[in-house]
Amino acid sequence: MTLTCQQLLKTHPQEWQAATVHPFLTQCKTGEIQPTQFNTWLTQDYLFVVEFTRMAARLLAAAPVQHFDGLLSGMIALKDELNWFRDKAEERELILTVPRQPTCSEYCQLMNGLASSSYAVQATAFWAIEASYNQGWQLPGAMPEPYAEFADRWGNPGFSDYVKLLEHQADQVLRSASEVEQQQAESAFLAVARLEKAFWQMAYEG
Ligand code: HMH
Repeated sequence: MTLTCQQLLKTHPQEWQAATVHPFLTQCKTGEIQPTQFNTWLTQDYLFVVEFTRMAARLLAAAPVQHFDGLLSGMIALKDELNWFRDKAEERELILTVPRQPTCSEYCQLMNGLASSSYAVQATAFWAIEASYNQGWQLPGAMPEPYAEFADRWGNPGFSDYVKLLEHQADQVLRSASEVEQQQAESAFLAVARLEKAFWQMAYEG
């Protein structure tokens, strides 16, 4: 039996639901989110994306050349995303040189730890991280300003296509992955789901 990304979603629907449906996102949709909560998320997500970019670089370094095109396009998007985060922070007069909160730190540690895992495991985790934001920001439907552009960044159809590509690439290498690697990929998926839920929750904790 080979593991696929769709199978992970089917086997762990509750964990995935908790990762992608959260009051934070619902309150962005209704406009009820408090600016301080939104700003906490924004600042911590910038710190997350810095480390996620390093993970993308390690993924590229481990990838077969056939996967370069998709991964390099993702890295170009990350360059734009990091600059966009800095612009949003400046508009909101936020300081980005703050410490990471515990959940953000734990998530960054998970990403760093994946450096010693195989490409199949890294590719599965990378897909799960992008897929969770794609679904999370898309599921509530159109959001009011100033949240529309945030929902659009991760919910737009082009980003959905990119997530599909990441899924195909992960599935392709999972087909020739060992039993142990498949178990590691499943553990990484579950860790991502747990930390995504905790990351939304972090906005309410300071
Ligand atoms: C916490 N997960 C988190 N932040 C993000 N920006 C993404 C996923 C998608 O890149």
